[in-house]
Amino acid sequence: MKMIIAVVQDKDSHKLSTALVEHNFRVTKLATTGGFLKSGNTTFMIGTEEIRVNKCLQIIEENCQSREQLVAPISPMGGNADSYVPYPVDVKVGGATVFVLPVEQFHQF
Ligand code: 2BA
Repeated sequence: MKMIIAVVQDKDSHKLSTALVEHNFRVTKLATTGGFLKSGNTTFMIGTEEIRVNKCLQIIEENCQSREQLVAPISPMGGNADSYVPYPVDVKVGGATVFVLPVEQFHQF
């Protein structure tokens, strides 16, 4: 068994969970926050048989799109003023960041 952990943008979360459930994947969604942008994203935990991992990755890829996000300048207060960027910059946020982990044991009580 494998555990697929996928960090996706909130905008794609509903579409992705619908598609996964339609294909009989068991899904848990967590409301998470990206460390860099400090804005909300969604983390999916999907436990599945090894043979279905590629199908799951395909569904994630088909339902998540990357987008440009404008990041407001960060105050130099308390930081290094030399690296301060006084204008907003575009950051490309990926469609999905995915980890595939082995599962040692799986129990449902
Ligand atoms: P955030 O940490 O909010 O990052 C959003 C986007 O900002 C990233 O998109 C990347 O384009 C940029 N970014 C992140 N850290 C950066 C840095 N130190 N310098 C410059 N740019 C940086 P993605 O790479 O597509 O990541 C989207 C979200 O996926 C991340 O949101 C984070 O929540 C998660 N993530 C990405 N890589 C991860 C990892 N190795 N471990 C855990 N979570 C990860």
